[in-house]
Amino acid sequence: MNQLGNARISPFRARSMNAAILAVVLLCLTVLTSSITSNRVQAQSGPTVLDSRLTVDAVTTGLVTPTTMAFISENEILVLEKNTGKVQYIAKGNGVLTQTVLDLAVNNSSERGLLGIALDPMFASNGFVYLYWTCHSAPSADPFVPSAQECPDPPQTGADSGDILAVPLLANRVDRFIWNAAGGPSLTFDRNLIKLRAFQNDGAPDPPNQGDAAQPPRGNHDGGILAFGPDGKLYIMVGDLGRRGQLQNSAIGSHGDRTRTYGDGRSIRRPRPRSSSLFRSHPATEQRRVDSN
Ligand SMILES: [Ca+2]
Ligand SMILES: [Ca+2]
Repeated sequence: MNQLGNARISPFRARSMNAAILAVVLLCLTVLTSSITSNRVQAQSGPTVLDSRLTVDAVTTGLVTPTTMAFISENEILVLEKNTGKVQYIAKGNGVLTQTVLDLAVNNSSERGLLGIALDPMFASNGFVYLYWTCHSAPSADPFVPSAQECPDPPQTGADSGDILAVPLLANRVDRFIWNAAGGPSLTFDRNLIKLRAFQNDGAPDPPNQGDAAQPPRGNHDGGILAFGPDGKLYIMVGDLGRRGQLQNSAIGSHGDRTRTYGDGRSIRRPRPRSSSLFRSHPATEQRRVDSN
């Protein structure tokens, strides 16, 4: 039951990770069929499992701030590291191979970083992999005005930034990459789908009397969940970026869109507001879109 193919993996997202979770980052939880008298099962290392029907096996260790993952085959996983921007390829064969297949240059301040992954429904034939992540730019001379509107489409790779002000206005983005199994393996950039607001620094003294002068710059509430629906469209969950209920890019006031749909029908729906947003896109037909309104 320790084979990746028939074990059940716990797909945790750890926005607020503690040291215990980071020590053993990828766990197989397997239901035991035998009777166990003790109600506590202790793994050799890592967290304590309170359910006596479960055991814990480490598939791999040493990952840095893992946030989510996707199986690309029965015995192969792509695991995202939030703070390093790395996509780690984990393959189970005679042993376990762990290899970096992409190293994005992320801004990892607060809740930013490499946050979400989805495989195209036709992944087996087209190799498309979608990633939600936060790029970085030079910090602005004016801390209340971002230094740039957006990062270039072809992503920067390598060194990351923890400077909370070192982001363009639209630093959160969803890009499509192509999985190359041979000769690497690796992920290569294909196209950008959307760029979303990340910059937030509300305590500007001008104009006066806004009531939030004590607010520091923040990098939280970024969202990042990606999933394909049964309609074949890519759904993108976006946080409120600290807008306190107002969609981060909305120009229509405090009651922003919760859901927009575009793609085949280019339709836009505006139900009553919540603090987050769900975008739907059809990558096969839609042109690149920057969400700036
Ligand atoms: Ca990096
Ligand atoms: Ca303000």
